[in-house]
Amino acid sequence: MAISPAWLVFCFLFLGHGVVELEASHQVYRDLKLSSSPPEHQPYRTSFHFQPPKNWINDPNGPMIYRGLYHLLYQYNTKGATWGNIVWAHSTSTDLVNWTPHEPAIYPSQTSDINGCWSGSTTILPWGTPVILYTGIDPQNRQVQNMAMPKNLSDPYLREWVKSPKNPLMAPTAANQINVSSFRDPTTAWLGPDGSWRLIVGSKRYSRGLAILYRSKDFFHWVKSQHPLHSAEGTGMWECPDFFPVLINSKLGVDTSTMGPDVKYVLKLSLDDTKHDYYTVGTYNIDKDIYIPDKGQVDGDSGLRYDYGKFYASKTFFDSAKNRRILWGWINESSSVNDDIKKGWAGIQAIPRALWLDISQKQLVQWPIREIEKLRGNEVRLPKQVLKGGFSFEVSGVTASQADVEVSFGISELAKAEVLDPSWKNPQALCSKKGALVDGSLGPFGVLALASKGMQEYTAVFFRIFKGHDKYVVLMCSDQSRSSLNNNNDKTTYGAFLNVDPVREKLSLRCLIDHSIVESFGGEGKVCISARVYPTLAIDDKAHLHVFNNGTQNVQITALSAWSMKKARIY
Ligand code: DQQ
Repeated sequence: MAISPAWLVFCFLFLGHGVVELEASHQVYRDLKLSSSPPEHQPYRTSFHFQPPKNWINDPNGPMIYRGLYHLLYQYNTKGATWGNIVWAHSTSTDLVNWTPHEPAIYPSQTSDINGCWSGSTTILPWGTPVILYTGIDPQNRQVQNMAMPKNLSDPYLREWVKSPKNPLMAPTAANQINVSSFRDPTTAWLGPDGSWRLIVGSKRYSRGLAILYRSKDFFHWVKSQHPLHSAEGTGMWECPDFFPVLINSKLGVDTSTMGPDVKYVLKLSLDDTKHDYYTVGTYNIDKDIYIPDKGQVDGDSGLRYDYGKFYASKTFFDSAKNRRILWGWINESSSVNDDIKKGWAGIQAIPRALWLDISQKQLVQWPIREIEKLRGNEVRLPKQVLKGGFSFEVSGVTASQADVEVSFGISELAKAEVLDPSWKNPQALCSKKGALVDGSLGPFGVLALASKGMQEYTAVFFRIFKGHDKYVVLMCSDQSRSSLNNNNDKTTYGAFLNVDPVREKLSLRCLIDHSIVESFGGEGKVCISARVYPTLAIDDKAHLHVFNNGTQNVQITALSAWSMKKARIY
Protein backbone atom coordinates (compact mmCIF):
# COMPACT_ATOMS: atom_id res chain seq x y z
CA MET A 1 0.00 0.00 0.00
CA ALA A 2 1.40 3.39 -0.97
CA ILE A 3 2.27 5.78 1.80
CA SER A 4 0.81 9.22 1.35
CA PRO A 5 3.43 12.00 1.38
CA ALA A 6 0.90 14.11 3.24
CA TRP A 7 0.84 11.63 6.10
CA LEU A 8 4.60 11.54 6.21
CA VAL A 9 4.75 15.31 6.51
CA PHE A 10 2.01 15.27 9.09
CA CYS A 11 3.56 12.54 11.20
CA PHE A 12 6.97 14.12 10.92
CA LEU A 13 5.76 17.54 11.96
CA PHE A 14 3.59 16.36 14.80
CA LEU A 15 5.12 13.18 16.03
CA GLY A 16 8.73 13.51 15.02
CA HIS A 17 9.17 9.78 14.65
CA GLY A 18 9.13 7.08 12.00
CA VAL A 19 6.78 6.02 9.28
CA VAL A 20 3.43 4.56 10.32
CA GLU A 21 1.44 2.03 8.35
CA LEU A 22 -1.35 3.64 6.39
CA GLU A 23 -4.79 2.58 5.47
CA ALA A 24 -6.60 4.10 2.54
CA SER A 25 -10.24 4.91 3.17
CA HIS A 26 -11.56 3.59 -0.16
CA GLN A 27 -10.85 -0.07 0.50
CA VAL A 28 -13.22 -2.22 2.39
CA TYR A 29 -16.71 -0.87 1.79
CA ARG A 30 -17.57 -3.05 -1.19
CA ASP A 31 -21.32 -2.97 -0.93
CA LEU A 32 -22.07 0.38 -2.57
CA LYS A 33 -25.10 -0.72 -4.61
CA LEU A 34 -26.93 2.22 -6.09
CA SER A 35 -30.67 2.47 -5.61
CA SER A 36 -33.10 2.59 -8.53
CA SER A 37 -33.64 5.81 -10.45
CA PRO A 38 -36.09 8.34 -9.04
CA PRO A 39 -39.25 9.05 -11.08
CA GLU A 40 -38.94 11.47 -13.97
CA HIS A 41 -41.64 13.92 -12.89
CA GLN A 42 -39.97 15.84 -10.07
CA PRO A 43 -41.95 18.99 -9.21
CA TYR A 44 -40.30 19.27 -5.78
CA ARG A 45 -36.63 19.03 -6.65
CA THR A 46 -34.95 22.32 -5.90
CA SER A 47 -33.08 24.34 -8.51
CA PHE A 48 -30.58 26.35 -6.52
CA HIS A 49 -30.42 24.54 -3.17
CA PHE A 50 -27.83 21.82 -2.79
CA GLN A 51 -29.16 18.32 -3.26
CA PRO A 52 -27.76 15.24 -4.99
CA PRO A 53 -29.75 13.51 -7.77
CA LYS A 54 -31.25 10.95 -5.44
CA ASN A 55 -31.30 9.37 -2.00
CA TRP A 56 -31.18 10.62 1.56
CA ILE A 57 -28.91 13.39 2.80
CA ASN A 58 -28.46 14.87 6.24
CA ASP A 59 -25.79 16.83 8.15
CA PRO A 60 -23.25 19.02 6.33
CA ASN A 61 -19.84 17.68 7.36
CA GLY A 62 -16.41 19.29 7.46
CA PRO A 63 -17.08 22.25 5.13
CA MET A 64 -13.91 24.11 4.18
CA ILE A 65 -12.09 26.11 1.56
CA TYR A 66 -8.89 24.55 0.27
CA ARG A 67 -6.73 26.04 -2.48
CA GLY A 68 -9.58 28.27 -3.62
CA LEU A 69 -12.15 25.47 -3.80
CA TYR A 70 -15.08 25.14 -1.45
CA HIS A 71 -15.72 21.62 -0.20
CA LEU A 72 -19.06 20.37 1.02
CA LEU A 73 -19.13 16.93 2.55
CA TYR A 74 -22.36 15.57 3.90
CA GLN A 75 -24.08 12.53 5.37
CA TYR A 76 -25.47 10.48 2.50
CA ASN A 77 -27.26 7.17 2.13
CA THR A 78 -25.79 5.45 -0.91
CA LYS A 79 -28.72 3.08 -1.11
CA GLY A 80 -31.98 4.90 -0.65
CA ALA A 81 -34.17 7.79 0.44
CA THR A 82 -34.22 7.05 4.17
CA TRP A 83 -31.41 7.32 6.71
CA GLY A 84 -28.85 4.47 6.71
CA ASN A 85 -25.62 3.19 5.09
CA ILE A 86 -24.14 6.58 5.79
CA VAL A 87 -21.00 7.80 4.02
CA TRP A 88 -19.48 11.25 3.59
CA ALA A 89 -20.52 12.34 0.10
CA HIS A 90 -18.38 15.07 -1.38
CA SER A 91 -18.80 17.99 -3.81
CA THR A 92 -16.64 21.01 -4.62
CA SER A 93 -17.40 24.48 -5.90
CA THR A 94 -15.66 27.69 -6.84
CA ASP A 95 -18.61 29.85 -5.81
CA LEU A 96 -20.75 27.94 -3.27
CA VAL A 97 -23.57 27.96 -5.88
CA ASN A 98 -22.55 25.51 -8.63
CA TRP A 99 -21.15 22.16 -7.53
CA THR A 100 -19.10 19.28 -8.94
CA PRO A 101 -19.72 15.87 -7.38
CA HIS A 102 -16.92 13.50 -6.43
CA GLU A 103 -16.78 9.98 -5.09
CA PRO A 104 -17.66 9.69 -1.39
CA ALA A 105 -14.70 10.90 0.65
CA ILE A 106 -15.11 8.72 3.71
CA TYR A 107 -16.91 5.44 4.15
CA PRO A 108 -16.61 2.44 6.43
CA SER A 109 -13.24 0.74 5.99
CA GLN A 110 -11.70 0.41 9.43
CA THR A 111 -12.69 -1.40 12.57
CA SER A 112 -13.31 1.96 14.18
CA ASP A 113 -15.94 3.01 11.62
CA ILE A 114 -17.15 -0.27 10.18
CA ASN A 115 -20.73 0.38 11.26
CA GLY A 116 -20.92 3.97 10.04
CA CYS A 117 -19.12 7.21 9.30
CA TRP A 118 -21.08 9.88 11.10
CA SER A 119 -20.65 13.60 11.41
CA GLY A 120 -17.50 15.59 12.04
CA SER A 121 -15.47 18.64 11.10
CA THR A 122 -12.39 19.83 9.31
CA THR A 123 -9.53 21.68 10.96
CA ILE A 124 -7.06 23.53 8.75
CA LEU A 125 -3.66 23.14 10.41
CA PRO A 126 -1.41 26.22 10.59
CA TRP A 127 0.52 25.21 7.48
CA GLY A 128 -2.71 24.73 5.48
CA THR A 129 -3.29 20.97 5.72
CA PRO A 130 -6.92 19.98 6.28
CA VAL A 131 -7.61 17.22 8.79
CA ILE A 132 -11.01 15.62 9.30
CA LEU A 133 -12.17 14.32 12.65
CA TYR A 134 -15.39 12.33 12.49
CA THR A 135 -17.45 9.86 14.47
CA GLY A 136 -17.10 6.19 13.61
CA ILE A 137 -19.40 3.44 14.76
CA ASP A 138 -17.30 0.46 15.79
CA PRO A 139 -18.18 -3.27 15.78
CA GLN A 140 -19.73 -2.96 19.25
CA ASN A 141 -21.75 0.04 17.98
CA ARG A 142 -19.78 2.33 20.23
CA GLN A 143 -19.31 5.90 19.04
CA VAL A 144 -15.62 6.77 18.70
CA GLN A 145 -13.70 9.63 17.11
CA ASN A 146 -11.46 9.07 14.10
CA MET A 147 -9.13 11.07 11.90
CA ALA A 148 -8.65 11.21 8.13
CA MET A 149 -6.49 13.40 5.97
CA PRO A 150 -6.01 13.98 2.25
CA LYS A 151 -3.95 11.43 0.39
CA ASN A 152 -2.63 14.02 -2.02
CA LEU A 153 -2.35 17.60 -0.84
CA SER A 154 -1.61 18.85 -4.34
CA ASP A 155 -5.08 17.75 -5.48
CA PRO A 156 -7.33 20.77 -4.81
CA TYR A 157 -10.36 18.48 -5.09
CA LEU A 158 -9.07 16.39 -2.18
CA ARG A 159 -10.60 13.34 -3.81
CA GLU A 160 -8.95 10.69 -1.69
CA TRP A 161 -8.76 10.55 2.06
CA VAL A 162 -6.56 8.34 4.21
CA LYS A 163 -7.55 7.32 7.71
CA SER A 164 -5.16 7.30 10.62
CA PRO A 165 -4.00 3.81 11.58
CA LYS A 166 -4.21 5.09 15.16
CA ASN A 167 -8.00 5.38 14.98
CA PRO A 168 -9.96 5.67 17.14
CA LEU A 169 -8.29 8.67 18.73
CA MET A 170 -11.02 9.17 21.31
CA ALA A 171 -13.25 6.43 22.70
CA PRO A 172 -15.55 5.77 25.65
CA THR A 173 -13.84 3.72 28.37
CA ALA A 174 -14.70 2.47 31.83
CA ALA A 175 -12.35 5.11 33.19
CA ASN A 176 -13.77 8.13 31.35
CA GLN A 177 -17.40 7.03 31.89
CA ILE A 178 -18.49 8.42 28.53
CA ASN A 179 -21.86 7.21 27.30
CA VAL A 180 -20.97 4.83 24.41
CA SER A 181 -24.01 5.71 22.34
CA SER A 182 -23.96 9.45 23.04
CA PHE A 183 -20.50 10.56 22.03
CA ARG A 184 -20.33 12.10 18.61
CA ASP A 185 -19.71 14.89 16.12
CA PRO A 186 -16.29 16.42 16.95
CA THR A 187 -15.91 20.13 16.19
CA THR A 188 -13.21 21.97 14.33
CA ALA A 189 -10.26 22.14 16.76
CA TRP A 190 -8.83 25.44 17.98
CA LEU A 191 -5.29 26.16 19.08
CA GLY A 192 -4.77 27.77 22.48
CA PRO A 193 -1.89 30.11 23.38
CA ASP A 194 -0.32 27.21 25.32
CA GLY A 195 0.20 25.32 22.05
CA SER A 196 -2.51 22.75 22.77
CA TRP A 197 -5.37 21.99 20.41
CA ARG A 198 -8.87 21.74 21.82
CA LEU A 199 -12.13 20.39 20.48
CA ILE A 200 -15.48 19.37 21.82
CA VAL A 201 -17.60 16.29 21.22
CA GLY A 202 -21.38 16.22 21.76
CA SER A 203 -22.70 14.02 24.57
CA LYS A 204 -25.11 13.75 27.47
CA ARG A 205 -25.20 12.43 31.01
CA TYR A 206 -28.78 11.45 31.85
CA SER A 207 -30.68 14.50 30.58
CA ARG A 208 -27.74 16.94 30.84
CA GLY A 209 -26.32 17.97 27.46
CA LEU A 210 -22.51 17.95 27.48
CA ALA A 211 -19.79 19.46 25.31
CA ILE A 212 -16.94 17.10 26.26
CA LEU A 213 -13.61 18.87 25.92
CA TYR A 214 -10.43 17.22 24.66
CA ARG A 215 -6.90 18.61 24.42
CA SER A 216 -3.95 17.52 22.31
CA LYS A 217 -0.41 18.67 21.68
CA ASP A 218 0.01 16.69 18.47
CA PHE A 219 -3.50 16.13 17.09
CA PHE A 220 -3.14 12.36 17.63
CA HIS A 221 -3.17 11.97 21.39
CA TRP A 222 -6.30 13.53 22.77
CA VAL A 223 -6.80 13.80 26.51
CA LYS A 224 -10.26 14.30 27.94
CA SER A 225 -10.57 17.28 30.22
CA GLN A 226 -12.00 16.75 33.72
CA HIS A 227 -14.81 19.19 32.97
CA PRO A 228 -16.84 19.87 29.83
CA LEU A 229 -16.49 23.16 27.97
CA HIS A 230 -20.15 23.66 28.79
CA SER A 231 -23.21 21.64 29.85
CA ALA A 232 -26.88 22.32 30.53
CA GLU A 233 -29.39 20.31 32.52
CA GLY A 234 -32.56 19.14 30.77
CA THR A 235 -31.38 19.71 27.23
CA GLY A 236 -30.69 16.05 26.33
CA MET A 237 -28.13 14.86 23.80
CA TRP A 238 -26.06 17.58 22.13
CA GLU A 239 -25.40 16.66 18.52
CA CYS A 240 -23.14 18.50 16.10
CA PRO A 241 -21.71 21.14 18.46
CA ASP A 242 -20.08 24.15 16.84
CA PHE A 243 -17.90 26.60 18.77
CA PHE A 244 -16.34 29.67 17.17
CA PRO A 245 -15.34 33.29 17.74
CA VAL A 246 -17.19 36.22 16.18
CA LEU A 247 -15.86 39.76 15.90
CA ILE A 248 -17.48 42.55 17.88
CA ASN A 249 -18.72 45.35 15.58
CA SER A 250 -17.74 43.67 12.34
CA LYS A 251 -19.38 41.47 9.75
CA LEU A 252 -16.08 39.78 8.96
CA GLY A 253 -15.40 36.28 10.16
CA VAL A 254 -12.28 34.98 11.87
CA ASP A 255 -10.43 31.69 12.08
CA THR A 256 -11.62 29.37 14.84
CA SER A 257 -8.35 29.79 16.78
CA THR A 258 -8.63 33.61 16.93
CA MET A 259 -8.70 34.99 20.48
CA GLY A 260 -8.53 38.41 22.07
CA PRO A 261 -10.61 41.33 23.32
CA ASP A 262 -12.33 41.92 19.96
CA VAL A 263 -14.19 38.64 19.91
CA LYS A 264 -17.11 36.99 21.58
CA TYR A 265 -17.93 33.28 21.27
CA VAL A 266 -20.83 31.33 19.94
CA LEU A 267 -21.71 27.81 21.08
CA LYS A 268 -24.28 26.08 18.87
CA LEU A 269 -25.86 22.77 19.82
CA SER A 270 -28.23 20.57 17.87
CA LEU A 271 -30.84 19.20 20.24
CA ASP A 272 -31.51 15.56 19.44
CA ASP A 273 -34.78 15.62 21.41
CA THR A 274 -36.40 18.48 19.44
CA LYS A 275 -34.29 18.63 16.28
CA HIS A 276 -33.57 22.32 16.78
CA ASP A 277 -30.24 24.15 16.48
CA TYR A 278 -29.95 26.66 19.30
CA TYR A 279 -27.03 28.88 20.19
CA THR A 280 -25.81 31.20 22.87
CA VAL A 281 -23.37 34.12 22.71
CA GLY A 282 -20.82 34.32 25.50
CA THR A 283 -17.22 34.39 26.62
CA TYR A 284 -14.56 31.73 26.55
CA ASN A 285 -12.23 31.59 29.51
CA ILE A 286 -9.14 30.00 28.01
CA ASP A 287 -7.39 29.62 31.39
CA LYS A 288 -10.21 27.57 32.83
CA ASP A 289 -11.23 26.23 29.42
CA ILE A 290 -14.88 26.95 29.98
CA TYR A 291 -17.51 28.76 27.96
CA ILE A 292 -19.94 31.02 29.80
CA PRO A 293 -23.07 32.25 28.01
CA ASP A 294 -23.75 35.95 28.54
CA LYS A 295 -26.42 37.03 31.00
CA GLY A 296 -29.84 36.69 29.42
CA GLN A 297 -28.77 33.98 26.96
CA VAL A 298 -30.85 30.83 27.30
CA ASP A 299 -29.54 27.27 27.03
CA GLY A 300 -32.04 24.96 25.38
CA ASP A 301 -35.02 24.85 23.13
CA SER A 302 -36.39 28.25 24.09
CA GLY A 303 -33.04 29.93 23.40
CA LEU A 304 -31.96 31.64 20.18
CA ARG A 305 -32.08 29.54 17.05
CA TYR A 306 -30.28 29.85 13.76
CA ASP A 307 -33.58 29.12 12.10
CA TYR A 308 -37.04 28.69 13.57
CA GLY A 309 -38.20 26.27 10.86
CA LYS A 310 -36.58 23.12 9.51
CA PHE A 311 -32.83 23.49 9.96
CA TYR A 312 -30.60 21.06 11.82
CA ALA A 313 -27.10 19.69 12.44
CA SER A 314 -25.56 22.86 11.03
CA LYS A 315 -21.89 23.69 10.85
CA THR A 316 -19.88 26.84 10.14
CA PHE A 317 -16.45 27.29 8.60
CA PHE A 318 -14.14 30.24 8.17
CA ASP A 319 -13.85 31.27 4.53
CA SER A 320 -10.29 32.60 4.51
CA ALA A 321 -10.66 33.78 0.88
CA LYS A 322 -13.41 36.24 1.74
CA ASN A 323 -12.89 36.63 5.48
CA ARG A 324 -16.35 35.54 6.42
CA ARG A 325 -17.87 32.76 8.48
CA ILE A 326 -20.29 30.63 6.53
CA LEU A 327 -23.08 28.51 7.92
CA TRP A 328 -24.34 25.32 6.33
CA GLY A 329 -27.48 23.61 7.64
CA TRP A 330 -29.46 20.53 6.76
CA ILE A 331 -33.09 21.26 5.91
CA ASN A 332 -34.89 18.11 6.95
CA GLU A 333 -38.13 16.90 5.47
CA SER A 334 -41.76 17.72 6.03
CA SER A 335 -42.85 15.03 3.58
CA SER A 336 -43.73 11.54 4.79
CA VAL A 337 -41.25 8.66 4.58
CA ASN A 338 -43.51 7.01 1.99
CA ASP A 339 -43.48 10.14 -0.15
CA ASP A 340 -39.69 10.39 0.24
CA ILE A 341 -39.31 6.86 -1.05
CA LYS A 342 -41.67 7.63 -3.95
CA LYS A 343 -39.81 10.77 -4.98
CA GLY A 344 -36.47 8.99 -4.48
CA TRP A 345 -34.81 11.55 -2.23
CA ALA A 346 -35.00 13.32 1.12
CA GLY A 347 -33.26 16.36 2.57
CA ILE A 348 -31.51 19.38 1.07
CA GLN A 349 -28.93 21.84 2.34
CA ALA A 350 -29.93 25.43 3.11
CA ILE A 351 -28.41 28.20 1.01
CA PRO A 352 -25.06 28.88 2.69
CA ARG A 353 -25.33 31.95 4.89
CA ALA A 354 -22.73 34.46 6.01
CA LEU A 355 -23.09 34.92 9.75
CA TRP A 356 -21.87 37.63 12.13
CA LEU A 357 -22.56 39.15 15.55
CA ASP A 358 -25.35 41.70 15.68
CA ILE A 359 -24.44 45.17 16.87
CA SER A 360 -26.41 44.47 20.09
CA GLN A 361 -23.93 41.61 20.75
CA LYS A 362 -26.92 39.57 21.86
CA GLN A 363 -27.63 37.57 18.74
CA LEU A 364 -26.28 36.60 15.34
CA VAL A 365 -27.32 37.89 11.95
CA GLN A 366 -27.39 35.65 8.87
CA TRP A 367 -27.63 36.49 5.21
CA PRO A 368 -27.55 34.28 2.10
CA ILE A 369 -24.09 34.39 0.54
CA ARG A 370 -23.84 37.19 -2.05
CA GLU A 371 -22.88 34.68 -4.76
CA ILE A 372 -26.45 33.36 -4.89
CA GLU A 373 -27.50 36.70 -6.39
CA LYS A 374 -25.78 35.83 -9.64
CA LEU A 375 -28.65 33.44 -10.30
CA ARG A 376 -31.09 36.35 -10.30
CA GLY A 377 -32.74 37.02 -13.67
CA ASN A 378 -34.60 40.19 -14.57
CA GLU A 379 -35.75 42.26 -11.66
CA VAL A 380 -39.42 43.05 -11.15
CA ARG A 381 -39.42 46.22 -9.06
CA LEU A 382 -42.56 47.82 -7.72
CA PRO A 383 -42.87 51.47 -6.75
CA LYS A 384 -43.48 52.54 -3.17
CA GLN A 385 -47.14 52.15 -2.35
CA VAL A 386 -49.71 51.81 0.35
CA LEU A 387 -50.99 48.30 0.97
CA LYS A 388 -54.42 48.84 2.38
CA GLY A 389 -55.78 46.73 5.19
CA GLY A 390 -57.58 43.69 3.83
CA PHE A 391 -55.89 43.93 0.40
CA SER A 392 -53.45 41.79 -1.52
CA PHE A 393 -51.99 41.75 -5.03
CA GLU A 394 -50.09 39.39 -7.25
CA VAL A 395 -46.45 40.07 -8.15
CA SER A 396 -46.38 39.02 -11.77
CA GLY A 397 -43.46 38.67 -14.15
CA VAL A 398 -41.45 36.29 -11.98
CA THR A 399 -41.20 32.51 -11.95
CA ALA A 400 -42.97 32.18 -8.64
CA SER A 401 -41.78 28.61 -8.00
CA GLN A 402 -38.11 29.66 -8.27
CA ALA A 403 -37.63 33.20 -7.04
CA ASP A 404 -35.83 35.60 -4.74
CA VAL A 405 -38.10 38.25 -3.23
CA GLU A 406 -37.17 41.25 -1.10
CA VAL A 407 -39.81 43.49 0.39
CA SER A 408 -39.67 46.26 3.00
CA PHE A 409 -42.57 47.63 4.95
CA GLY A 410 -43.00 50.96 6.71
CA ILE A 411 -45.58 51.43 9.43
CA SER A 412 -47.03 54.79 10.35
CA GLU A 413 -50.04 53.84 12.47
CA LEU A 414 -48.09 52.13 15.23
CA ALA A 415 -50.36 53.45 17.94
CA LYS A 416 -53.08 51.20 16.55
CA ALA A 417 -51.09 48.03 17.26
CA GLU A 418 -52.88 45.28 19.14
CA VAL A 419 -51.83 44.94 22.79
CA LEU A 420 -49.60 41.95 23.44
CA ASP A 421 -51.12 39.66 26.03
CA PRO A 422 -48.32 38.95 28.56
CA SER A 423 -49.21 35.24 28.37
CA TRP A 424 -48.21 35.15 24.67
CA LYS A 425 -44.63 34.18 25.39
CA ASN A 426 -44.20 31.40 22.85
CA PRO A 427 -43.92 32.92 19.35
CA GLN A 428 -44.50 29.64 17.52
CA ALA A 429 -47.70 29.03 19.48
CA LEU A 430 -48.76 32.62 18.82
CA CYS A 431 -48.19 32.18 15.07
CA SER A 432 -50.29 29.01 15.14
CA LYS A 433 -53.05 30.75 17.06
CA LYS A 434 -52.94 33.79 14.81
CA GLY A 435 -52.29 32.34 11.35
CA ALA A 436 -52.37 34.24 8.07
CA LEU A 437 -56.16 34.26 7.91
CA VAL A 438 -56.69 35.69 11.39
CA ASP A 439 -56.95 39.42 10.86
CA GLY A 440 -55.38 41.77 13.34
CA SER A 441 -54.69 45.46 13.47
CA LEU A 442 -51.08 45.80 12.24
CA GLY A 443 -50.73 42.57 10.40
CA PRO A 444 -50.66 39.92 9.31
CA PHE A 445 -48.86 41.43 6.28
CA GLY A 446 -46.23 39.79 4.13
CA VAL A 447 -45.84 37.35 1.27
CA LEU A 448 -47.91 34.43 0.00
CA ALA A 449 -45.41 32.09 -1.68
CA LEU A 450 -46.17 29.04 -3.82
CA ALA A 451 -49.81 30.05 -4.07
CA SER A 452 -52.21 28.21 -6.35
CA LYS A 453 -54.45 30.18 -8.72
CA GLY A 454 -57.56 29.66 -6.64
CA MET A 455 -55.69 30.12 -3.33
CA GLN A 456 -56.37 26.57 -2.21
CA GLU A 457 -52.64 26.41 -1.41
CA TYR A 458 -50.06 28.94 -0.25
CA THR A 459 -47.29 29.39 2.29
CA ALA A 460 -47.72 32.67 4.17
CA VAL A 461 -44.68 34.46 5.59
CA PHE A 462 -45.71 37.55 7.50
CA PHE A 463 -45.34 39.98 10.36
CA ARG A 464 -47.64 41.19 13.12
CA ILE A 465 -46.88 44.15 15.33
CA PHE A 466 -48.01 44.28 18.92
CA LYS A 467 -47.82 46.92 21.62
CA GLY A 468 -45.73 45.40 24.39
CA HIS A 469 -45.18 46.67 27.93
CA ASP A 470 -42.56 49.30 26.99
CA LYS A 471 -41.94 48.78 23.27
CA TYR A 472 -43.45 47.44 20.09
CA VAL A 473 -43.03 43.73 19.56
CA VAL A 474 -42.69 42.26 16.06
CA LEU A 475 -43.74 38.68 15.43
CA MET A 476 -42.55 36.88 12.30
CA CYS A 477 -44.44 33.78 11.17
CA SER A 478 -44.23 31.16 8.46
CA ASP A 479 -47.65 29.55 8.22
CA GLN A 480 -47.65 26.27 6.31
CA SER A 481 -51.15 25.20 7.32
CA ARG A 482 -52.47 25.75 3.76
CA SER A 483 -49.25 24.96 1.93
CA SER A 484 -50.54 21.71 0.44
CA LEU A 485 -53.72 19.75 -0.10
CA ASN A 486 -51.67 16.66 0.73
CA ASN A 487 -52.24 16.11 4.43
CA ASN A 488 -49.38 13.64 4.80
CA ASN A 489 -46.97 16.56 5.14
CA ASP A 490 -45.88 18.16 8.37
CA LYS A 491 -47.55 21.58 8.12
CA THR A 492 -46.50 23.00 11.48
CA THR A 493 -46.53 26.80 11.65
CA TYR A 494 -43.28 28.42 12.79
CA GLY A 495 -42.59 31.76 14.41
CA ALA A 496 -40.18 33.98 16.30
CA PHE A 497 -40.06 37.41 17.84
CA LEU A 498 -37.96 39.75 15.70
CA ASN A 499 -35.74 42.26 17.43
CA VAL A 500 -36.53 45.22 15.16
CA ASP A 501 -37.91 48.53 16.40
CA PRO A 502 -40.62 49.46 13.87
CA VAL A 503 -40.49 53.07 15.10
CA ARG A 504 -36.97 53.56 13.77
CA GLU A 505 -36.24 50.64 11.46
CA LYS A 506 -37.81 49.30 8.31
CA LEU A 507 -39.30 45.87 8.48
CA SER A 508 -37.75 43.76 5.75
CA LEU A 509 -38.46 40.29 4.49
CA ARG A 510 -36.53 38.21 1.99
CA CYS A 511 -37.82 34.86 0.73
CA LEU A 512 -35.83 32.37 -1.32
CA ILE A 513 -38.51 30.24 -2.95
CA ASP A 514 -37.34 27.04 -4.61
CA HIS A 515 -40.17 24.60 -5.50
CA SER A 516 -40.44 22.85 -2.13
CA ILE A 517 -38.73 25.32 0.16
CA VAL A 518 -39.46 28.83 1.34
CA GLU A 519 -36.37 30.08 3.17
CA SER A 520 -37.18 33.41 4.80
CA PHE A 521 -35.03 36.13 6.38
CA GLY A 522 -36.72 38.79 8.50
CA GLY A 523 -35.19 42.04 9.77
CA GLU A 524 -32.21 41.74 7.40
CA GLY A 525 -31.30 38.35 8.77
CA LYS A 526 -32.13 38.62 12.47
CA VAL A 527 -34.74 35.86 12.19
CA CYS A 528 -34.62 33.02 9.67
CA ILE A 529 -37.39 30.52 9.07
CA SER A 530 -37.12 27.68 6.56
CA ALA A 531 -40.24 25.80 5.54
CA ARG A 532 -40.40 22.64 3.43
CA VAL A 533 -43.68 22.61 1.54
CA TYR A 534 -45.17 20.21 -0.99
CA PRO A 535 -48.01 21.93 -2.84
CA THR A 536 -50.08 19.77 -5.17
CA LEU A 537 -51.46 22.60 -7.34
CA ALA A 538 -48.94 25.43 -6.95
CA ILE A 539 -46.13 23.70 -8.77
CA ASP A 540 -43.80 24.95 -11.52
CA ASP A 541 -45.57 27.54 -13.72
CA LYS A 542 -48.79 27.09 -11.74
CA ALA A 543 -47.29 28.78 -8.71
CA HIS A 544 -48.07 32.42 -7.94
CA LEU A 545 -46.61 35.06 -5.67
CA HIS A 546 -48.68 37.62 -3.75
CA VAL A 547 -48.15 40.36 -1.20
CA PHE A 548 -50.95 40.61 1.34
CA ASN A 549 -52.21 42.59 4.28
CA ASN A 550 -54.89 40.91 6.37
CA GLY A 551 -54.68 43.55 9.09
CA THR A 552 -57.24 46.34 9.38
CA GLN A 553 -54.56 49.06 9.21
CA ASN A 554 -52.72 50.17 6.08
CA VAL A 555 -48.97 49.56 5.77
CA GLN A 556 -46.52 50.98 3.22
CA ILE A 557 -44.49 48.88 0.88
CA THR A 558 -41.33 50.97 0.80
CA ALA A 559 -39.48 48.65 -1.62
CA LEU A 560 -40.26 45.43 -3.42
CA SER A 561 -37.98 43.57 -5.83
CA ALA A 562 -38.43 40.05 -7.10
CA TRP A 563 -36.23 38.00 -9.36
CA SER A 564 -36.78 34.73 -11.19
CA MET A 565 -33.88 32.51 -10.21
CA LYS A 566 -31.82 30.54 -12.70
CA LYS A 567 -30.95 26.94 -12.05
CA ALA A 568 -27.61 26.29 -10.40
CA ARG A 569 -25.38 23.57 -11.84
CA ILE A 570 -25.33 21.15 -8.97
CA TYR A 571 -25.15 17.76 -10.67
N1 DQQ B 1 -26.48 12.77 12.29
C1 DQQ B 1 -25.28 11.99 12.29
C2 DQQ B 1 -24.78 12.02 13.68
C3 DQQ B 1 -25.36 13.26 14.21
C4 DQQ B 1 -26.71 13.28 13.60
C5 DQQ B 1 -25.60 10.62 11.79
C6 DQQ B 1 -27.36 14.62 13.57
O1 DQQ B 1 -23.38 12.01 13.74
O2 DQQ B 1 -25.37 13.29 15.61
O3 DQQ B 1 -26.08 10.66 10.45
O4 DQQ B 1 -28.34 14.74 12.57
